[in-house]
Amino acid sequence: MKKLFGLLSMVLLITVLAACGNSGAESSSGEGESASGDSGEAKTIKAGIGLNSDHPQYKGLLKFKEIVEEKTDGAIKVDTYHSGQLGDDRSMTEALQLGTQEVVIPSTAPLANFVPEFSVFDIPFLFPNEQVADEVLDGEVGQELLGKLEEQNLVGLSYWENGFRDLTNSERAVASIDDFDGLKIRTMENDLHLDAFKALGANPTPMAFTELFTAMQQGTVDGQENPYATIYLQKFYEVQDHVSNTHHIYSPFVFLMSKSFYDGLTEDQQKIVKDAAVEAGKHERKLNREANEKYLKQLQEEGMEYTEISDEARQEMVDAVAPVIEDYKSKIGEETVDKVYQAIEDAQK
Ligand code: TK8
Repeated sequence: MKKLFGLLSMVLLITVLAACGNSGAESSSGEGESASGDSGEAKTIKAGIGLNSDHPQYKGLLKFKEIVEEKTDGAIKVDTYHSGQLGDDRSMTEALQLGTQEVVIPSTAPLANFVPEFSVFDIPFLFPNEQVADEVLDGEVGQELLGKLEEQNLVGLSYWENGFRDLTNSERAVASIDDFDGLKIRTMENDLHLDAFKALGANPTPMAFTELFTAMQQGTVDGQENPYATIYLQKFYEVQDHVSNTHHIYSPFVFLMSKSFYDGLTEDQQKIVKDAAVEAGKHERKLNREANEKYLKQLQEEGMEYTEISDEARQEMVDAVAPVIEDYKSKIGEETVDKVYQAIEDAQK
């Protein structure tokens, strides 16, 4: 009896295993592949940003969600988190490396802690305008730099726009280099930014964006620098009195995906997320430029005092940071720096 039972259960087991084996074969062979291109289970992208839901960056992320969910018939779902709910640029980038999060869109400045060459985009007074920045970032040099992220278990899908950064503070109007003297300025976590502000005479301190508002509120820092859209939409006018158009750095965002997640996608899906990140990025840039134009006026309506920096005063600042830039060429990589300067020249021809 036992022998018979054993035999029967063996036959049963083999039948079950055969049934399971069959489904695996299906997906690996591609037969019966659904839009998801795998077991049909929906994949979820957890996408986080540091800025709030009013910011063009979040509008861009919603655009990415819309495109991906539509083009994959829901086989890929995108859950979006704003206002640093999942952490700051740096901690979220680490989460991508660990595979506990799928998407983040940090500024290039903190990203340079992972790939030092990205500091090239944080060289002060590098880009003359947004159009030249687009051409360089979307061009050969920018794309080549995205490729370097793979070594860090990250996939760079496209560049979005943070924008030209302008100084705010609660102490005094800043019209020239002398006015920086001793100002406690929060910078992003990037050594080039720190050394540039030291060269301007300020007293800079690196800090995650998620801590910035409280630090200004409590007077831990006197000021900070960000594009007008961020200054307005994050309500910095509630804790800052002065804004100057220093326009000292053009900050790109990089749309990052976790490499382990990306590698788990089918080729079709990889193309869909790549194209969506590019298309949503163009949408974000457009919204961001409209916002930056609009919000300087509203900052003044909210009571901030605006100071226009003269060309002479800006040239003084350019001269003051020049030795720092020279020093960073080797740290960033001469070849990368030369290529970017060449691309900027070519973009203006
Ligand atoms: C938001 C940051 C922010 C940046 C900064 O996560 O840290 O000041 O300009 O936009 O990326």
